Amino acid sequence: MWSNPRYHRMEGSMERSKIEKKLHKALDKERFCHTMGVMYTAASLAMAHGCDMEQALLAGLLHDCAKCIPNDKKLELCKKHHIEITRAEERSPFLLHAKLGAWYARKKYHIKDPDILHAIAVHTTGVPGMNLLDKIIYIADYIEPNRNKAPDLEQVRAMAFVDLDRTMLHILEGTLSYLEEGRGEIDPLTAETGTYFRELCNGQKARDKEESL
Ligand code: DGI
Ligand code: FE
Ligand code: FE
Repeated sequence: MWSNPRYHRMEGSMERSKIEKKLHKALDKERFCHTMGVMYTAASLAMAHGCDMEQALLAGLLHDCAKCIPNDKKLELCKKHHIEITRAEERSPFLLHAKLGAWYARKKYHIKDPDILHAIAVHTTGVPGMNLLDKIIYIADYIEPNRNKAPDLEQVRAMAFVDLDRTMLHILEGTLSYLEEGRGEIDPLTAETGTYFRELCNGQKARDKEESL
């Protein structure tokens, strides 16, 4: 068991139960319930898609750890800790909870695993070239059992256990059209991630078609 590199990578990080207790204080009740939902949904997706379950649990648990910090404080903390603030983040500071969350996970929750920190940092906008863990956290955030607002949840929940890339595209297209209706300014990173998955899925569709000929 000790030869598993994951155990070495997790050395020095806080135990999950200790992190849970700390988050219970840092988050409001609703956010804490959402967090637990994301953690277990991410674990289930990890089982279905062959991702490391411990990484999925920890990334899910910590993904919104900076969510309950007021927006002006988010900006202030990012400046103080030299975390880059893009134009889009300056205009919609709530977006910063992802990057600031990765910083908190490292500094306050002693997470060293760069994959976990990356999944937290990109969980709101996504990023072109997202890896397996990134996609699992992004999708778990959308489908966890406490979510109930999106009209397509039943379909997305089923799709998530079959095809992560198509699920990413489906969620991103929904998010982009929601934002295009004037409900928020589109971060260029969200738009680029949408284009990335559109091209990826279209390429896959063309390859499938070629194979069937
Ligand atoms: O923190 P959560 O609410 O659990 O979930 P999240 O971090 O994925 O944030 C979800 C919100 O982020 C959702 O309302 C859509 C919004 N969002 C995603 N990309 C963008 C965005 N909002 C703006 N303004 N611009 C974006 O590019
Ligand atoms: Fe979030
Ligand atoms: Fe979330």
